Amino acid sequence: MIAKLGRKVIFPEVKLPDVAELVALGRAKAKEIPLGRSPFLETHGVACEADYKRRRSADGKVMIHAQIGFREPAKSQRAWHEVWDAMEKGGYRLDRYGICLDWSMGYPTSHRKNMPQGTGLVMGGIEDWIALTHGAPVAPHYGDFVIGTPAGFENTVCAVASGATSIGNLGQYFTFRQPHWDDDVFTTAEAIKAIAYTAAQPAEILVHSNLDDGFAALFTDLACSLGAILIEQHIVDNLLGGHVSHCFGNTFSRPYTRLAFQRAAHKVMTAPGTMVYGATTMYGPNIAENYAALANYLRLDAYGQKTRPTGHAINAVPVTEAYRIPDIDEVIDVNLFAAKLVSLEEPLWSLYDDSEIEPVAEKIVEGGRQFKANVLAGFEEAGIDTGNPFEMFLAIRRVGSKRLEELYGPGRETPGRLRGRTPIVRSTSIEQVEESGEGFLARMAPAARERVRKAKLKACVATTDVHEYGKILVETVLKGLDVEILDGGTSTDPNDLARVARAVGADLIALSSYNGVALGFVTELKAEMKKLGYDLPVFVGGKLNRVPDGSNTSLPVDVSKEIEATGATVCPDVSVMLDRLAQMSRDSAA
Ligand code: B12
Repeated sequence: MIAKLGRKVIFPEVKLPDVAELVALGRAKAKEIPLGRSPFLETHGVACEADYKRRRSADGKVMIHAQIGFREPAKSQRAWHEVWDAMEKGGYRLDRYGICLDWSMGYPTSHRKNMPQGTGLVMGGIEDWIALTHGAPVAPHYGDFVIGTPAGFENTVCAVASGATSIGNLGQYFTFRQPHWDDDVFTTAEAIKAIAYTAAQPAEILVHSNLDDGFAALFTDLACSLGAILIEQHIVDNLLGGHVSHCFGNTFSRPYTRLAFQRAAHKVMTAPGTMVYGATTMYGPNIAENYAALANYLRLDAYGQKTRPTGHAINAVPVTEAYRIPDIDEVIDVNLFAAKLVSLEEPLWSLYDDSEIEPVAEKIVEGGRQFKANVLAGFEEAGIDTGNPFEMFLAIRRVGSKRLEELYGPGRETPGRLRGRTPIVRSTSIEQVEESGEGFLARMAPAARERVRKAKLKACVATTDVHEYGKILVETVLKGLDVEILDGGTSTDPNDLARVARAVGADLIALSSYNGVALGFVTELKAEMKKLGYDLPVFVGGKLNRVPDGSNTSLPVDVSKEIEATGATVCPDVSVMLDRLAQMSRDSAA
């Protein structure tokens, strides 16, 4: 039986900020700094992108979203013009740009200077925001590291002042943690002010939420992901008067459920959707194979928009996704590919038939409504005010995806299953990771497997950022070897990890890192361990790269060798760690 929630556990604070005051601050700012004009708004004669989206959908057009965000503002400005220009020359329209700010942009300006940087765009003052959106008549979508971070309010003001009418990412609010930043009350207050600021603008500003950046990547049931749309509509639209708009796609790697989810979203969405993100988890190291994945999801997404438009633009992710952020020419290629594919596919759409998908979409919606009702009833019972947006946001963030699904998922209770429930419609991402872990175990030599089992090791497993699949994979494999798992946390800090690993008596640290911060993190971790007077084997895997200081390409380079030089073991693959564990177990038995 899962323990119920209680207010005191979720909110140990004596007092939370007054939400009415926060809303008033947001509204006052809207009077002071209104929505700016951009070439996009001028060229198309619209007040906001939501109006443009409705018009394009009514005209039967499939819209296209390209994603950019290079470390240097100047390179991002160049990309803004060049990708649009290449599409124009090909006779196609590029509708919107998603801007990938760096995660260091999530800190308030006063804290930004010495914080760890990832691989994205680092802006200077407001003039950088304006210069970017003025590079071509393409709708600016500030999708990441704006709303939902400690810098949420100030970044939203810059984005809106530069003429952007689509700002995110509420999904990140629920799951992302900025390194060295623990004040989630502050982050929540900034999100409320930012949303109130958008709601008070004379034009409709979309509050973008990427479900995959939020909980969808970790829910095992698509009904819960749909329920997340309904719950966020309750908070943003009903309680704060804003306009939430959802995106999904990264982890929707099966065509059947991808289309079913689009159909389900069509039934419940109120504002136009931002974009259907490319299915990035379909991509692997082979570029030719990635083109097949690209064509597969684009065809489906374009068909979805043509036949039941939700206003989402389709998004072609460069096929080099698995290696690093893409360069400008790769963004151009993949968008020309997308536009051409749409023009070739169009005559075929009338031949397709949805009759098998429709009942699945219905089930997702019904389960989603049940999930929302369960969450609201459970929160009420716990003493959380479901009419207070501050309490709703913070409670959801603190409870987290796993417990929300365990407690309130609409699927039948099934002990022994992941999250203790049988999903209404299975989301396959986590199960795929677990299957891959079981494969590693099966391929291990039986004698080595037995040796590790007998050694009864303890592993502290952690991530440096939000990417959690590597951690789940490693945990699956280690559990299969009877290694005790000690949770070192997700998006953790090196000093905390060093402390936790020692406190729990770990024999090794297994670390997964994807955001271009691995070298700095491991270096600090090693130094912290030294300070505390101990040392442990550290295994590290994921995306081990970094944008070099002063780089003129803004592209990350591999830093595996530098990480090895700190004494950590770099694991391009889990089997590297397994070989070492077998070795360690032999040494300890000798
Ligand atoms: C899934 C995914 C996401 C999901 C994560 C869901 C979740 N909760 O886990 C979501 C959508 C949330 C996401 C968000 C972001 N992502 Co992302 N994401 C990916 C993606 C597609 C897959 C990564 C993954 O989980 N793979 C599954 C694992 C199990 O497989 P694997 O990586 O092959 O792992 C092997 C080894 O590395 C090893 N391994 C991994 N870890 C460990 C640990 C140990 C101890 C050992 C032994 C082995 C090991 O084991 C595996 C097999 O042997 C990659 C691109 C790609 N195709 O790799 C981008 C990618 C990692 N993301 C990227 C970025 C930029 C982001 C964002 C910053 C984007 C944004 N602007 O919001 C945010 C992160 C924000 C933050 N605060 O951290 C970049 C990183 C850029 C870089 N370093 O060059 C990538 C490479 C995409 C790209 N090309 O731009 N992402």
